[in-house]
Amino acid sequence: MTGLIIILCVILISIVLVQIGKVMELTSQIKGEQEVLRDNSKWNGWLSLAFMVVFLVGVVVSAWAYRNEMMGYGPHQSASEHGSKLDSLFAWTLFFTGIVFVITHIMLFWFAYKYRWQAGRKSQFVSHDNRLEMIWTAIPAVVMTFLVVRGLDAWNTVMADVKPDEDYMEIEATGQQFNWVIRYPGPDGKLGTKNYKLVTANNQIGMDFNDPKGWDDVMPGQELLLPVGKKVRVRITAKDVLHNFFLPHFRVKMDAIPGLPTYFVFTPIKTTSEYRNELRKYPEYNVPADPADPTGPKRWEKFEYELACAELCGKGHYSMKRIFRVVSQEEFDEWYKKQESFYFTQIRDKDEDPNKGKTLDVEVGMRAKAFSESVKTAVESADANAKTLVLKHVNFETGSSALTADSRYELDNLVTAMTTYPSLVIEVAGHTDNVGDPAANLTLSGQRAASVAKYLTDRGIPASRLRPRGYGDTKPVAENDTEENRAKNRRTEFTILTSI
Ligand SMILES: [Cu+2]
Repeated sequence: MTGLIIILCVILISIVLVQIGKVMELTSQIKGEQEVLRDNSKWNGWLSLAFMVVFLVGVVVSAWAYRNEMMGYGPHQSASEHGSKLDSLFAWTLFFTGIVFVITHIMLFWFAYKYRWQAGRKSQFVSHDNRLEMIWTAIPAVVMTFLVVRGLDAWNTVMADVKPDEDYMEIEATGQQFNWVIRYPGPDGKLGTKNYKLVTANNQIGMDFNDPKGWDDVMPGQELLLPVGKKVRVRITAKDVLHNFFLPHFRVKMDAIPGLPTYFVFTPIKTTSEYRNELRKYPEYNVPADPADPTGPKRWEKFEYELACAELCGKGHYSMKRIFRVVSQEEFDEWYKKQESFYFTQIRDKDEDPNKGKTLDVEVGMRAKAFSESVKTAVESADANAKTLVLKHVNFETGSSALTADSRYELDNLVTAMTTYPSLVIEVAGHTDNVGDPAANLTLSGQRAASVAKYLTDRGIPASRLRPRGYGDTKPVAENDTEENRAKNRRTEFTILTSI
C-alpha cells in the first residue's frame, strides 16, 4: 500500500513539474525572455542573501547550543597538566578557521546577489593580479606559521620524556586482544624486564622472573589508581596487533605497536571526585545515569576516567575499556600497599618459576617480618590456642633429624624472637604423619625437636628456656587421608609456655 502511494506521489509531482514548466514557457512568450531572466535573477539573488543569513544564524545558534560538547570547554576540560595546552591549540585553530568560514560564506552569497544577471552587464576577466596574489598568500602564511609554531612548541612539551633526576612513577600498558594488562613497579619503583619468548598462559606479558626487579611488580585487577599531581610515564607496548592507549580526559593518546615500545608522560591534576564535582554544575550531568532507574545515582556521580583502545583491533575491540581512578597520594599509597606481587602470588614455585626450590633473599626478609609479627601477636594474645605457631619453613632430610639448609632462615627468626623476648619459654614440638611404625615416629619426632633445640642453644639461647618434645603421630591437625593432609601433619611447631 505504502509503495503504491509513493509511486502515485512521484507521478503526481512529475505532472505538476511538467505543468509549471509549460506555464513558465507561456509567460516568457508573453513577457519576453529578457524580462523573465531579470526577474528570476533578482529572486535568486535575494534568496541567496536570505539563505546566507539563515545559515550563518544557524551556525552561531548551533555552536552556542552545542558548546558543552566542545573539547576544553565546560564539562570537557582536560584533567592533565599538558591537556589545556592541546585544547588551546584547537581553540586557536577554530578561531582562525571560524573567521575564514564566515568571510567566505558572506562573500559567496553576496557575490551571487551583487553580480546577478542584468541587461547589458558584461563579465570582466582578471587573468593576473600581483596585489591579490600577495594578499591571499601572505595572510594564510602568517596564520599558518603562528599555528605551526605553537603546535611544535606544544608537541615538544607534550612528548618530552622524563629527566633522569625527576620524580615520577612508571607504569606499563600492554595491549592485547582484547584487554589492557597494566603493570605497576611495586615498592622498588622499577619494572622488571620482559621477553616475548617467555609468554605463557600464566605469564601473559612474558615477564622474565630471573630479573629481581620484576619480583615485586603488581598487575592490579579491574581497579587502577593513580596519585594526583604525580608525573606518570606509561610504557606502551602491544602483544599481537596495533592498539592505541587512549585516556581522553587526560589528552593522552599513543599507538601501542608490537615490537616497538612507545611512551607517554602526563600528570593528572584533578582527582576523580574533583572532576565529578565540576560536572555537577551542568544540567546534562544531573540526570539519572541509568534512565531505567530515575531515582538512582546521577551521571556526574557515576563519572570515571576511562582508558580505551582507540584502534580498531578486532571484534572484541570495544571491551578494552578500563577505569583509572585518580586519588590523593595518601589514598593511592594505601591502595598500593595492599597490592600483591604477581610473581609471589601467581608464579612462585610453579613450573614457570626459574627460582623453583630456591629461597630468595627477598623472601627471607618478608618471612622474617611476618614471623616477628606473628610472635608478637602470640605473645600478646590471651588465647591459649593462639600461643602455638608452626615453623612452616623448618624441614628435615627424609627419615632423619638433620635440618635442611634452608631451615636456618626460620630458625634464625626464632633466635631473634627469643632474644627480643628474654623471658620467653617455649616447647619445641615435633609431629609426624601416621605412615610407618608409631614408636619409630615418636622417636624421630623427638630427635627432630631436639635438633631444633640444639640449633637454638648453639646460638646462645639457654637450654632452660626450651622444652623439646616429640609427639609422633598422636596430635594430627588433619585426617591422614591425603598426601596434602599428611604433609600438614608432618610439622615442627613451638608453643609459648610462659613469658613472665
Ligand atoms: Cu585494541
